[in-house]
Amino acid sequence: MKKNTLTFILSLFLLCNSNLKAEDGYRLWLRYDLISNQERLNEYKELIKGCLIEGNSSTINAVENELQIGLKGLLGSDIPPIKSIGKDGILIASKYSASYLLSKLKLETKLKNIGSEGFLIFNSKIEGKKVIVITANEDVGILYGVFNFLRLLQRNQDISNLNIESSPKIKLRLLNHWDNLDRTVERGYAGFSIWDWHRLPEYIDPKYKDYARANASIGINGTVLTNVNANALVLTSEYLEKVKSLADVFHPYGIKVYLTARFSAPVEIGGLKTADPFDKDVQQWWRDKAKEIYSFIPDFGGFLVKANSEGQPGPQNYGRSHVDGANMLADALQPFGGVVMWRAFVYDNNVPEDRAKQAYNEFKPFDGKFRNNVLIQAKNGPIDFQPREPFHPLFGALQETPLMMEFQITQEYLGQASHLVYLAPLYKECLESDTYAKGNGSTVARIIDGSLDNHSLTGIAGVSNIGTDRNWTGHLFGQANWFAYGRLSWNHKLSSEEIADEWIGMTFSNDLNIIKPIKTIMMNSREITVNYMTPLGLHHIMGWSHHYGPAPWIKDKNRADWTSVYYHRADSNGIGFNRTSTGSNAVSQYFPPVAEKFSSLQTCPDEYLLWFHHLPWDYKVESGNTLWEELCYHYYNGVESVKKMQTTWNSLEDKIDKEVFNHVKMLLTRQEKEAVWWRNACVLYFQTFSKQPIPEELEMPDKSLEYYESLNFPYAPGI
Ligand code: BDP
Repeated sequence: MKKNTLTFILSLFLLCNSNLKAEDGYRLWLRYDLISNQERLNEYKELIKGCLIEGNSSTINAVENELQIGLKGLLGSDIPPIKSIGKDGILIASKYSASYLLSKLKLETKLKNIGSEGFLIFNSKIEGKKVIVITANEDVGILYGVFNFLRLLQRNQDISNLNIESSPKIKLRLLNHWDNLDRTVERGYAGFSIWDWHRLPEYIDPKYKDYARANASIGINGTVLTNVNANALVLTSEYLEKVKSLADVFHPYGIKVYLTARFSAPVEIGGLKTADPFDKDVQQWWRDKAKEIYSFIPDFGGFLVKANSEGQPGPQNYGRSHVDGANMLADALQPFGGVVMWRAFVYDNNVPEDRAKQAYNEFKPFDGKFRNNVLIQAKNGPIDFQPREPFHPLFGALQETPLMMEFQITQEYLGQASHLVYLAPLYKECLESDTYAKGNGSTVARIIDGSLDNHSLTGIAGVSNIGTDRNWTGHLFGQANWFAYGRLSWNHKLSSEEIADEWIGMTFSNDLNIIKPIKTIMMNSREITVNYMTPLGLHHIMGWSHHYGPAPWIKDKNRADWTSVYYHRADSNGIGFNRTSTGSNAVSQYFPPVAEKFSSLQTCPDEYLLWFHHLPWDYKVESGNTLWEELCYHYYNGVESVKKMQTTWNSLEDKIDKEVFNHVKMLLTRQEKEAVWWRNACVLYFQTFSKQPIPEELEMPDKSLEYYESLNFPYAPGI
């Protein structure tokens, strides 16, 4: 056979088999594979013989597109669009679609309850036909409803008796990309930034639409495209044109675009001599800039600002306050309906205060002084996205100004893209914490959803873990964290287990023999990571600058609060940061019942012991062990549990896709190796203070402390 003919046959073969390609994770949780449960499939086919979509907008086009791929994939056949209810099927129409059929259903009261983004899904009978109605006040509600409906099918749920009423509890549900204009991603571990700035606005990567679909499917309605350590260039008209082209892709999916605003932009790109918020020219510059932005992007969301933090410029450079800076930007955006998300992640090396106290101290006095289009965005804990932190004391302390939550999805301090750590339990732990700001039940969730203090402007942000890797998040299980963040931002009442069920069902299979083991791995993973990294309230003992791996020995750097010794305070007497009244008194920033609980050794949970207390090595913890022994047991336990995760994962070998299986298996091997590294490095280091032996039944570290201290990673990612 001639070489050409052979190549031709080979290409034909590859083409025909392209559907058999192994799973590479690109489709995320929107896989829409043919439903394998035959009974369910038949039921669905009976109920869905056609689909009538009323309305006309880019969002309705997106709905049609999604239904087409979704139904075709799941049911294995084309579902014909129909013009009237001629057969059993789905009716999709918003209040504004002037649908004659919908008007017969008398839904006014129900629709009033669900706001602009909510939706209803229910079974009904119209003109003698069985109909599944998906309706909403606005088209974007329809979009969310359709994604919810497709999820029911993906999860093989009964759809013969639906009565769903759903609306988001939080208004702004954002991803924060820490993406730079050169496509590097600060704390990004999944390749480069997906924003191809150089080739925008002409080249629209198909990925942008898939990104929008994925986000809309979990209710995310905004994206901050750029790093909080901002580059003013993105505010120039050249870049705004590029931003507009992305906004155009996202608009049909209900996703607004936001940008980080560098406070010194009037100087850097505006040619002004100052960025002082009291300067008239500076104010005018921002007003003009806002006007220009809205001329490109009429539904632009607003600015996210990191000011006077870690060297970023801000109003304090001019002797002004956070209020002065935030309000100036808020005034510029106000005529167009934009918001300012002003970050509370501030701490100053020149302030001789416990870093955990600084944000509260700086912002508490300003409560109620911000314009009503300003939100203060605080991280979940007072330090920095550690494996475990108590909730940030600002939650509950600001009552007149809406406080927005910032969670981290990218695993900067949680094994980056190598470790399997399901973050829903971390998010939930914070959301369910009771601040006691207004008595029992004043949870963090009720503060950020506005119900406790009666705020209608509410928000939540998740620092993205998305990059150019084919599977978007580096580690396949990173997808679960993106998914969980979105689902919780829509409904923080969902449990971590429910979300895990959904994600596993959509990503792997609805077979309980697959769901159960994967869920066990996921549900335990966060606590396991805390155990081998920072048990008993330890924090901030990771590698210098890149934050990769253990390094409790870090000291003598230009900033004390960037070292590890600042936080663990280990010495020959004991270990831990005394934040009670005899120490930094950070506990006093919490409301009395919480402050008392954390202050007293009788009531402080073991999880936060060394966060709030400096304790002697032979202090007896609840289990009866000494503190030193307990610390060792936690570290060793962490490693043993990773081994169990591996065993559980290995049991899935013949049940799931090979490529996915191997991907996770290799990463779990790495996770185990790194857990041992964390354990050995930390135990050996702390032993130099405790001067006590590692309990003899435990395996001794096979390398020396000097060895661990000598490791160095000049090319660790994410910086
Ligand atoms: C820290 C990161 C740093 C961010 C900073 C922030 O290490 O890269 O710029 O937070 O949130 O976690 O501003």
